[in-house]
Amino acid sequence: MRLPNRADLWGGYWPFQGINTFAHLESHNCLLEPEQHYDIAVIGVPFDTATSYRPGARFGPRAIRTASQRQTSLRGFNQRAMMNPYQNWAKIVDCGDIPVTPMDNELAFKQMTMAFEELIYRRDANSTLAPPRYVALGGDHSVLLPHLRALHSIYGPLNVIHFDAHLDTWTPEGYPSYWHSDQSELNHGSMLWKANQEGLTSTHNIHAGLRTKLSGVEDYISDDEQHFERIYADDIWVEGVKYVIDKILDTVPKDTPTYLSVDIDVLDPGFGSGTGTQEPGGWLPRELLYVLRAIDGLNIVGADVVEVSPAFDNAEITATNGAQVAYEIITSMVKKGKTDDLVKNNTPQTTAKMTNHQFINEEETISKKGIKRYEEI
Ligand SMILES: [Mn+2]
Repeated sequence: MRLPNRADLWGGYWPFQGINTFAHLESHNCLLEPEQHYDIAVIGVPFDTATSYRPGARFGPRAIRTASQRQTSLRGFNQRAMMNPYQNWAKIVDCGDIPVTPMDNELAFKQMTMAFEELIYRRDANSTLAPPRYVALGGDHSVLLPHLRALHSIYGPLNVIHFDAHLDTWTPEGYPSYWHSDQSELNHGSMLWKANQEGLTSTHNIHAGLRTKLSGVEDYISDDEQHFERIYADDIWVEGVKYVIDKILDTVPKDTPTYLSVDIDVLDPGFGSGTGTQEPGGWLPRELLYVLRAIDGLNIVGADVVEVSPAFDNAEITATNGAQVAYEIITSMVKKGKTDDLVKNNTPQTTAKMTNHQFINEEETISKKGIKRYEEI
């Protein structure tokens, strides 16, 4: 019998031990390590200064990582999908967080857009064409916008499947203030409107779980103009879960680039109090998880789980649901396989775009203020 080595003795953590990376995945600061290759990654976006009500989602990535600790590759078999996403073809890592400023939203959006471009212009470990896919952990919901901008430059317009109590297609004028600036248009209830304005979204988008109070029916008219179908929170028990699934699958064309966004406030406050703008009468976690599994044939090229705000959470319930949603989305991405056939813009084009971002003095990028200096040409 051989003697035990160090790994035998000290390499095995119980789920509640070790540093909290998502699901105990291998972790890298991917923005600092361009040589890292992977197929799917979790990336934290700790930003919440576009929040219109209760702030605090900047702590969402930490809370979701902590709540994900019972996920391990050893016992990661997803019984709903009959596969273990962590022991399959895809290399999955935790990319850490995007360091976003909480002081200046204009700068924050520049940072997030650059970071997502930097991450998405890479090629995944199993492809020379397709970029890695990211499940972004918010952060407030506005972090969707930089993610969509970067994905759009690779895939063209994306279908958006939007699980949320709220529309998030509101025009910035709908907010109760006389005051306006370009920056005030970027809030966590207008980012889908902004995405539509920028041509990032396709004509095949859908909300699910809606029950927000409205300015009036004009909100739906505007939503229609932005090419969104709507599934209301009550539909899942009045019409049934099959109606919900069929409506999503009838709206979103299979095998086209699709973005999946889960605002945790789609859940009832009983299961998701840890969020900024809770709305009574929401979905059960089992309903959301069932619907997510039922649409896993769609081609999800990017996703987020946003608006987890742990200061309002009880007993990690919201964060645990957020971690489970991320696990289900990762499972769907692995199950669907590679996305090479969806890449519209070829590699030279995206490489050309990358060269627009020139770091000054590659070896000496740290300025006196301790930030990376950056120049757009
Ligand atoms: Mn939202």
